[in-house]
Amino acid sequence: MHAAVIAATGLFTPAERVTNAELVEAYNAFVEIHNTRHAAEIAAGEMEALAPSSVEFIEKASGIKSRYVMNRSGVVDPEVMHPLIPERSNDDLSVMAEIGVAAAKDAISRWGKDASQIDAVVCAASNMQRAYPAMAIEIQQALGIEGFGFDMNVACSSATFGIKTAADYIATGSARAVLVVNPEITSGHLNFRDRDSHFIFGDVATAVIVERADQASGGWDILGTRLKTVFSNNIRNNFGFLNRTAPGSEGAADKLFVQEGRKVFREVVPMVSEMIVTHAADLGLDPAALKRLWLHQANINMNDLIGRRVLGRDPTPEENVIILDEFANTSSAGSIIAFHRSHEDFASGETGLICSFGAGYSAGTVFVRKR
Ligand code: CO8
Repeated sequence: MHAAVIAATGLFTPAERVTNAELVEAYNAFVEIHNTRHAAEIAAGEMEALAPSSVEFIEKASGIKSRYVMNRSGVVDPEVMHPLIPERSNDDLSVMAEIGVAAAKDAISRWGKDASQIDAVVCAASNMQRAYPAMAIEIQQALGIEGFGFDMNVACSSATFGIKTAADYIATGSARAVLVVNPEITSGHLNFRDRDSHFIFGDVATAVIVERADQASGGWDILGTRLKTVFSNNIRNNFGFLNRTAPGSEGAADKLFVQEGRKVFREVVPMVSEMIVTHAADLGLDPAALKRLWLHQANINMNDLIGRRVLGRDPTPEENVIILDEFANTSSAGSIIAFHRSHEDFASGETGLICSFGAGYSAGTVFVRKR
């Protein structure tokens, strides 16, 4: 069995950005149009008038202030309310592969080795652009990597599930190094007409290179990885290839992201806190001694609570890194952005935790130690 390290990470950030104020302005313009168009039905009590969104609510309920998006003009146009991303020819790199490749190139350049030393590519994300061929194989081809690649989807936990998969391949000798890529175009499956969730997500791509410890210089020892899933209907997206076989279901709200946010909050916080504390104990680690938590970035209040339960005190902003204010929830990429952005001050031997949680429910813990 071979030990594995996180050798490098990479980040791609879209060029376009939408602030809460811009998003709310677009949403409220859509509400005006909708309520005017349906004034007769609303007056007759056949339809409820839509209520406006507010910047204050979004910041207080979630901590999100802005998000990056692949296309801004469609998202902020009240007559469109979704990103506009033209279809590409099969001979061109698809847009998801493109952002995955950009993040991967960033990781590979920080790694300082050649892509030829990577033996496998895992594309781990919430939604794939298409059913097949796998995004991972397209990314593999674009980077000139030999070996194999495949896609996996464990929603917001995809990155930690991908890291564990990679570490297991390293352990068994299936690969010398594995590239895990997390391209998230969440704006494509977010319902910007839904007041409860229109502000939640943002687009980004991250990449992680997991390598055999005895071949790596520097990086982070992976001390332990653990995964957990418990079925829940509280976060769903029913978009799928069988939709067309159920006439009348086209365009229904559940074919985009839907959730019971309060229930998710209440159920996931204890599940994840307990998982972290138990996994730390099993590894002989004192959770209170962790230098940093790089948690999934869905909601600032959730992260505050998990941080408090894990550390046994109020974590400082340095201990519990928050990037969701700038990026919003980027699904699988959130904890990796936090790690990527905030690790330079670690001394050799110091420990931290990468942890994700989300739909499924699913959760993953990856304890790391600076080499
Ligand atoms: N503006 C103003 N008021 C609003 C708005 C709004 N936009 N939205 C709701 N309100 C009102 C409600 O109507 C309600 O009013 P009232 O009290 O009069 O009924 C009040 O505000 C409170 O509403 P909520 O109870 O819904 O608000 P919360 O305080 O619970 O906050 C959150 C809502 C922010 C959604 C919060 O519950 C949350 O973040 N929960 C955790 C969610 C989470 O972590 N989800 C994980 C999802 S990620 C995942 O795994 C899926 C991956 C797939 C990616 C998909 C990409 C698209």
